[in-house]
Amino acid sequence: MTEVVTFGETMALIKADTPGPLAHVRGMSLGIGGAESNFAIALARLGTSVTWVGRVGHDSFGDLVLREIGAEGVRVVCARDEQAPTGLMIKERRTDELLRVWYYRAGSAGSRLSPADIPVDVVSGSRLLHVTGITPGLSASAAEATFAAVEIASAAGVTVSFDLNYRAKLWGPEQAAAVFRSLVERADVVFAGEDEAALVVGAAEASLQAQRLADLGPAEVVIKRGRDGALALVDGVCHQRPAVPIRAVDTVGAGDAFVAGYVAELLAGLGPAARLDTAVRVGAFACLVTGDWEGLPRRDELNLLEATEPVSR
Ligand code: KDG
Repeated sequence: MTEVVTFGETMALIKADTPGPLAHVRGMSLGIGGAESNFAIALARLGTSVTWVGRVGHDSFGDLVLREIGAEGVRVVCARDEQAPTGLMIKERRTDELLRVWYYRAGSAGSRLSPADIPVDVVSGSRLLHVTGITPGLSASAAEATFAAVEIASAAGVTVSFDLNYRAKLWGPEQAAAVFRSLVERADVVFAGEDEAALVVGAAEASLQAQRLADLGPAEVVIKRGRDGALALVDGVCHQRPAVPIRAVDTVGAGDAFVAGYVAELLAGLGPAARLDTAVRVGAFACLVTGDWEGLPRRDELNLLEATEPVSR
């Protein structure tokens, strides 16, 4: 039995080693990235048992994805697709301050996820299913898989967690908003950035957005506010937490890390203040390295952000 199940597309990730246009950057590093596997790895490092479900190509990038996720202690349930390649994501550090992400994922194996890929027993035997708004944006079959998984979880009394995670390169705001709204209605815990919440309930102060999202059904709504911290509305009570001050080098993946920190403490039975505290710490760690998940902390490292000595021996 695994406590948490999540599913989605994980891609090979190539990142430029130095700033500048990709056409002129020679050094690049190869790794992997995917919102749901970032989340799963973060949870595994915190000590929560987790399964990632996906679909990759029958290619070397697919081998890489499976090896990396499995090596992090995440249980992997993954189809190998003979008809489509593993998707690819490229991070261009255009300037010191600006990161551009390019996707090569149309028609990829991950975009061909379908309801048949969902392991019904694993989902119904878990405590929490986590889905993101990226997966339903990949294709019609991936959207069907998302709703099928949510239905299986709800029928089995499994908590459903949903992170809106809007990707403008996948679909337009109106199309995404309609799907997000119906997933919010079906979820128990909802995570959104302020811009993402605005797609569903309009622009407003974060606490009002949380209330409007909660009015659609979920008992718990968390608004991620980046360097302004986070806010959780739990059973009608609002809790806030400032961000941990850090010098961020790459914020991609921070939202997934934040959500994992929150979910780990939710499942451990801790209250909203402790959930937010771990969430902002895990999110901060993700910003300290250029990979999407490599810098994530183990539980005994959570206090390192407050270390006063530059060297520990
Ligand atoms: O949140 C980080 C993710 O965005 C990244 O790792 C890749 O899943 C990804 C996506 O679609 O952007």
